[in-house]
Amino acid sequence: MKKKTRLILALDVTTREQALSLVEKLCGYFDAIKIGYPLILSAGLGIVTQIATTLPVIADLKVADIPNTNRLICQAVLGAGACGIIAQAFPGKDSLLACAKSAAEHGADLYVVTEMSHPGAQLFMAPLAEKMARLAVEVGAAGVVAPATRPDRIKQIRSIIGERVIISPGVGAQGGSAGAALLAGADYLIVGRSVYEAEDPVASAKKLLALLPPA
Ligand code: OMP
Repeated sequence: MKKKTRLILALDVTTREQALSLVEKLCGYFDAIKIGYPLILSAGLGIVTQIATTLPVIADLKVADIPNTNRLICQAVLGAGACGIIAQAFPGKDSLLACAKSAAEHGADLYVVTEMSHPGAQLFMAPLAEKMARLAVEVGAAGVVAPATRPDRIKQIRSIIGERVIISPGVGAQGGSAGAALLAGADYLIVGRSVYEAEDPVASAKKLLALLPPA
């Protein structure tokens, strides 16, 4: 994924038509499209292949299973054309290594979730986020997912992962500030509802871009 706008669209819509129409309108404002369960379960895996012809696709399947199942999940979605995959760290090193291996075989990037952006993540994830970030480094992940809703945590995670990429959700609908997340060390912002649910998604994307601090 080439860094141009520093924005990743979280395309959590549930019909193929809506998804393709948004990608057509918004492709100039985003560096990648993140597709997860809502769209893949509604439209089928073929939607990954279709959208990947326009922009890089990151598959947000938050892979979190035993190594063999992780491998099968990664192979399916990376084989369909995604160039990145998001996995959870908590199942452990062997599970994450299975994702890393699969990503390497496909020339794709693995992103590991550290601490999630919603309030509930404070219960179990926050106390372990630094360990998860270290595990991401150990398995050779391309990057991590860290919360735009808590820029101080992005800073902390950055100090652990060095030059690896931070993709950061939580801007807009979840209350996080785009500028604060980038200044704290995020490389890319993941943005969903505040753009695709806006009356004018293009205007909303343009407005967000205009607010970003210089790269
Ligand atoms: P909006 O809240 O609509 O901007 O969407 C955020 C997107 O990022 C959704 O697709 C979430 O599933 C995803 N996400 C989070 O919101 N928080 C996280 O901690 C991790 C993710 C993610 O892995 O992408």
